Amino acid sequence: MTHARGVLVVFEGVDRSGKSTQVAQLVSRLNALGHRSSAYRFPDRQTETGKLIDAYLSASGGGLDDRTIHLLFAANRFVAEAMRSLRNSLMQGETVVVDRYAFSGVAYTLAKGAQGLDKDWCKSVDAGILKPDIVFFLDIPTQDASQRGDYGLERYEKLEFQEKVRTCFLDLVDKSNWKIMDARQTKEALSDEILGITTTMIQENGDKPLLPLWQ
Ligand code: NYM
Ligand code: MG
Repeated sequence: MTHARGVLVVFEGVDRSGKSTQVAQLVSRLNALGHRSSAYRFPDRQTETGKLIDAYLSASGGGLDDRTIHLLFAANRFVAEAMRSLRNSLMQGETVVVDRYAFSGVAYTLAKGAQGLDKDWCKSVDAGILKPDIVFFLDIPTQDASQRGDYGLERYEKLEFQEKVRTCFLDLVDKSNWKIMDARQTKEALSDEILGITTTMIQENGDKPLLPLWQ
């Protein structure tokens, strides 16, 4: 007997929207309910591309040009190990919960408004990676996010830029598999809502094929 595949869940949102907290909550609550589940995050700062990305994010300016850093973020997802291990987990019936994905790649680069880096180009370099079954977009006014701990330490964490990022994310919303969540509510209430939607998907999605994104 073949068992059902796991569900690919992605969290997106501006910086300090609460993604990492919700990813950890969801994985631990799913496991407690007996639904095997694991967490991934992009950028993965431990890999060779990840180290370059980490250095870029820690610097306040300069460094790599906009096209190069966009390609590095995509390469960080596309590296054979990342996608293979994600696919293996899913095929073994594990639900995979990912903190940021290609939508962050597109939104952050587009928000720069750099010449030649249009939406189609930004998407094209991530085309073919696994398509999420569901994307939770944690929506929060950028002003509220900026009040949260450690804000402003990394490149991109500036109010005006984050506002552009939010607009770019909203432009990527695909009603067929995105859920826009109110991230101003308590983390407990938000986690309950997310858990409910995910467990329903686990019951319904097991025999659907895994599809490529943006192809
Ligand atoms: N980021 C993240 C991008 O610019 N492109 C991408 O493809 C991804 C995955 O990296 N400010 C940006 C968004 C964040 C920063 O991510 C680091 P995190 O989740 O805040 O550690
Ligand atoms: Mg961040």
